[in-house]
Amino acid sequence: MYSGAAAAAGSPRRDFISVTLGPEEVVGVGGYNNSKAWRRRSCWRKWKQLSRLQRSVILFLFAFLAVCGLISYTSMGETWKSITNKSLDDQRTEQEIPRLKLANPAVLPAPQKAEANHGDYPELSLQKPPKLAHVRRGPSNLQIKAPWRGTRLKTQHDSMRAVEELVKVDKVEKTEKSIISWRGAVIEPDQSTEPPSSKITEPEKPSSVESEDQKEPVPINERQLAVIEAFRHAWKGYKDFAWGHDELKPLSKSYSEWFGLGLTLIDALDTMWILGLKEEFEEARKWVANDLAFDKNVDVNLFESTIRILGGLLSTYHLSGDSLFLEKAKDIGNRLMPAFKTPSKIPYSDVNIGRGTAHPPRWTSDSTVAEVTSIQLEFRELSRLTGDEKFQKAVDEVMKHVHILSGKNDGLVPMFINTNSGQFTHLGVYTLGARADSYYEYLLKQWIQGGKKENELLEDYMRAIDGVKKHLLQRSEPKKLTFVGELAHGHFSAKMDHLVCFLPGTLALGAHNGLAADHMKLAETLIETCYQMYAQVETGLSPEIVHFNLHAQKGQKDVEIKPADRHNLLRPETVESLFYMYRFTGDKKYQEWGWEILQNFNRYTRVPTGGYTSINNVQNPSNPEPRDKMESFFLGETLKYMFLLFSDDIDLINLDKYIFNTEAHPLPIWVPG
Ligand code: DMJ
Repeated sequence: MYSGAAAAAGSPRRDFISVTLGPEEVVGVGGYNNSKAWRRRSCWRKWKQLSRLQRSVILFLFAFLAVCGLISYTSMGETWKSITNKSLDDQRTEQEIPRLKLANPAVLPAPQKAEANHGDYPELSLQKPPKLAHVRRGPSNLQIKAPWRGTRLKTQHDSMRAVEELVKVDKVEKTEKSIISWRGAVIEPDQSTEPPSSKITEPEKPSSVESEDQKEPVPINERQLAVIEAFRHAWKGYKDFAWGHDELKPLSKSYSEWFGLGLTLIDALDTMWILGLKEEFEEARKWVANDLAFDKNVDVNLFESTIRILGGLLSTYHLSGDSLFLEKAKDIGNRLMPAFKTPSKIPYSDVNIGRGTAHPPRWTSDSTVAEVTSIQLEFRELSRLTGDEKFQKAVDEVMKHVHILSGKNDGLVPMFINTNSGQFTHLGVYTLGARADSYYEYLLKQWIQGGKKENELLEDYMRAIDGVKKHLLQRSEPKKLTFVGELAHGHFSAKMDHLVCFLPGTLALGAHNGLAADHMKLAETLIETCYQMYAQVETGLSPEIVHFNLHAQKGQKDVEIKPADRHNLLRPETVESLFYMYRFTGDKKYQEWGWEILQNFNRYTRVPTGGYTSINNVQNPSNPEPRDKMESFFLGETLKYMFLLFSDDIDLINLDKYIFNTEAHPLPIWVPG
């Protein structure tokens, strides 16, 4: 026996090999010749001693083993190659994991396909979930950046935060390869707002993405700064005395509740964004995040909460891209749905958002026509964003129903509709003012929102404007101002609500969207009248209602005011129309008129300790009799339209991309241009 142990004896290595040899070899140990030659000879002898068969078998075995060896070598090579590749792949995957983890779940729920096209109404256009979600990412082709960079009132702190914000946004934007214009929309190669049937196309106006991107930011001018100052003053009052409540009572330094949902704060969110008031916006956002709860046993008016709360949340979501606002919008939207559970599908006026019950006002089962037909822009948009068609279905149903309803007079609608029978009630009275106004406004605006495809809406709108021309237009004396009166059972009344002053803006918007050119002419005439409703009054502020003189009498003005109608609630309609008129004509007189109005608001309605107040008597400059209430629409609408009116930047809420709801909350046009 040979043991390597011997060789290893003096070595530190302890491993060894043991080999067992056959008896013949044992014999050779010591006395036998152990040379290589001897061994070669002995092997050869043994081979020769084998029979031919044995030799062939052995040779065959050798050959067989050699072939097997060769085959297994090749397949081992393959296995090895794949193992090597796999481990390389594994390494790559591991490197990618952190990258993939960055892709948060989408801000928006995955889109569902809308089932069917409902009549002439467009299919729901669902929003694609963004590729890379971020708390500040939303339907990015419509997000606009707040003009923080251009604001002169900016503090250093503001600047730093704005820069941080820009860096943050920039990172995400780079990842998404979006093309950004400073003030205008963010435009992405793959659009995220897209109706299922037709992809959103870039509007022809304004100019191309490149030139928009290269455009210098338009600096904020003195008049816009005056609006910012007015807003801050109003906000100070709200913050000091009414924070989180519905409306400020600036004189008594307290507040009033309507729904108990922070109405002014929500209504003002997108105004702050547009005005570039970032600190105020952030503060308000915190309140929305931490304190706004819709789970409350409270009755809200369907129309008011839709246009102010749902509309305000949706537009703020679009402007900021912050999904918090969409979540809140979904919540309130769902809670308002019980209103549609009526025998006729014409919604009830009131909903208890905590209990999920709805009812008409206590004294009637009627709803107001304007109210049930001016919630569509918001509910349709909510469907598009969530992919849940129930919202759009409910409000489209109302429009389809009203479209075929009898009781109209050349397209003009009565003011009430019954929730049981679905019929108009109180027939024979036609107005463009309270209770009917925004029906007309929303016919046009829904048509534009949906990409100008819903012919029934356009038909109803065109017919109604013809009805206005035929039945409601008259000229006053002595100045021959064209105004929109009312018709009651065949009798014309020269009464015009300030609310009617939305009409010039709406007519101009229609003309801008390709409707009859004479609509623009009428708009120009009517806005002059609305301005005169301010200019002919002692305080330079319009009353709630005026009566026009139809017959010339010595020393008389065109406008007469009844004692009960002398109040001014800080309403927006005239300023709203001035904004549209200036955008579409560029005529500076509209800015001048708006500037006069702002100064008069400052003169007669500003409360030194913060806030603005509605007044009881626009005819008494020495005592306009403050009413001690600042309506939420003063911040939501009036000041926003003022700011936009004084701007020369058509991309600051581009009217080819956005449609304003009746509370001045801009919502995206689904198929712009
Ligand atoms: C706002 O709530 C809306 O503009 C509505 O359409 C009419 N009333 C006020 C403003 O006057």
